Amino acid sequence: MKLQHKNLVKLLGFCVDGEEKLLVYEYLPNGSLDVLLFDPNERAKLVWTKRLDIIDGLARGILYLHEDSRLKIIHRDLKASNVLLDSDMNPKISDFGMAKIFAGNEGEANTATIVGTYGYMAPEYAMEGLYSIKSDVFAFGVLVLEIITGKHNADFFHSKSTPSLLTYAWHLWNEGKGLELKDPLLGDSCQEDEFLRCMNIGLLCVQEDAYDRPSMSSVVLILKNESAMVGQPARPPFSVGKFNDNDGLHPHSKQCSITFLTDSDILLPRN
Ligand SMILES: *[C@@H]1O[C@H](CO)[C@@H](O)[C@H](O)[C@H]1NC(C)=O
Ligand SMILES: CC(=O)N[C@H]1CO[C@H](CO)[C@@H](O)[C@@H]1O
Repeated sequence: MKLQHKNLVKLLGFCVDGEEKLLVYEYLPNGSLDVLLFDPNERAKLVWTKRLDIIDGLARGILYLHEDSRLKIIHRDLKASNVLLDSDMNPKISDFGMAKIFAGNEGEANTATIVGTYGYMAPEYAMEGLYSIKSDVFAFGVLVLEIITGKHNADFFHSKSTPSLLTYAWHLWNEGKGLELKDPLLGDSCQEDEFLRCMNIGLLCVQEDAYDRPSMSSVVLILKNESAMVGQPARPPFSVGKFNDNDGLHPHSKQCSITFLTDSDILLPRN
């Protein structure tokens, strides 16, 4: 309840009655981002400036969790269905069920129980259970790419030639064909340079090596300042997760197994 930021869902209180436990949050009339983003009829309402505002709000909300609040918090389950929208379509991060609070300068931890959601998990977390603020940055990068394309990263895993939205985006980027990634529903509302800048930021955040990913404070700075330089991304992981349930994993109820493809399994040309 001490965490207050305009891009975090506000917890109003709780209620305990025997076995029943409820958390009461502020009401957000426009539901969750996934419902709008992955439905072509609804997505048309998300014009480019709205999408930019959502990306910007998410970046600020995550920065608050990582650096600006009194605690250092790693959310660990950032995804489109955990982003709620208020009546003005401002994004609010919700569901802190898996979040971890860190004390002092500590900022990396290991867990034997890997919880998270298919399509948003950083490779070091999915493989080694290692999480840090950079695993949230990874999930943010996936969200950015989903928001600008209107495509669900997890939907790509069925296709062998383009095993993820991330690798698909990265190949287009390297071939100088980044604009092919643009959601056709965006039409002319979206300026090409702004689109490419967002794609670049998304790709920087999903780089395979956690150390290469920017911190959320750099992301917020880059988003704020159009003349700030954005580096060239290295490749995203070629990992493919396979889960029993598309809706994600819950701590005790579902199993996950992860398969990793080698570069030679990838059919797209590489530069
Ligand atoms: C924006 O970025 C440019 C290039 O790095 C820098 O010179 C300028 O001072 C920045 N502006 C602000 C307001 O931070
Ligand atoms: C896109 C969308 O569904 N917008 C709605 C958000 O909520 C306000 C207030 O309830 C509605 O007026 C909008 O139509």
